[in-house]
Amino acid sequence: MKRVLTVQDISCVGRCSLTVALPIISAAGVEAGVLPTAVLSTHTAFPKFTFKDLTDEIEPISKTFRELDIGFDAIYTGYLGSFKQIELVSELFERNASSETLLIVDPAMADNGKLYRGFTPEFARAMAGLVAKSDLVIPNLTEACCMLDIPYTQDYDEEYIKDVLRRLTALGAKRAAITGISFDEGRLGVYFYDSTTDKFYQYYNDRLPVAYHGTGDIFASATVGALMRNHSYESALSVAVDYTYECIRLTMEDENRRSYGVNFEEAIPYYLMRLNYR
Ligand code: PXL
Repeated sequence: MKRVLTVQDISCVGRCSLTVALPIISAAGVEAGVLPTAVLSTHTAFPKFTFKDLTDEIEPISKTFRELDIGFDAIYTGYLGSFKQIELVSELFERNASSETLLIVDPAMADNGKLYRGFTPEFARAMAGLVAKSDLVIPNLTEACCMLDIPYTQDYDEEYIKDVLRRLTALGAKRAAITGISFDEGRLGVYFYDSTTDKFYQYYNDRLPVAYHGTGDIFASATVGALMRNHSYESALSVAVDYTYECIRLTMEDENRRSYGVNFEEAIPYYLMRLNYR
């Protein structure tokens, strides 16, 4: 069985970061090791939340894994809370990854043209340093623009997205996938570029007329699970688009829904069907 290490916060309620990465990766039939970087009562979009920083734990945990010879098939990072955490995770990449380990960075820090609470443009540029070491970076367009220090626009065409993807790989990432891309009002999906083959790929599903928090984390986790189940990048990203769509569809259908993330749980059978593993 493959083993992933995912490095991000645990928000106790709100269905994001570790509370979605852990179940989705486990459901894929992949061992999910976690390195929690902070404990929050909820994610930071709630009007009030607690935040216990665990930065001091990153290096000792990472070093202990190394000493015990605990290796990982992938290291997947999500929301990181500070410059220091980016630096420590960058060191963790050096210490805990072998040449076979896939490094996947979801620079979870912004959406809809705005940085999440607590982040600055300098932080986004520091995240670009971590992205430089990755095999795959999975930002939305806001995060991509923040890291590249270019203005965010919703008025884009295909050439623009291709240029942003090329620039993300010019930072050093081998591959980049931008989520939430739409060229046609009714469709939403992902645009991917693999600099090792110089090939682009795009994949869409229907756009649902809603927006929920946490879908980026679900998308990235589902991609990691599928990659670990030997899907190609293109296939893993397509499964993630369709699974995320299914999560949103189920959430919309639920008349008693509370706006704490999406119903990724009841969509897990769909995800497993698409992973097609025996
Ligand atoms: O979904 C990304 C995310 C993860 N972790 C925390 C967050 C957010 C988004 O706001 O606040 C703590």
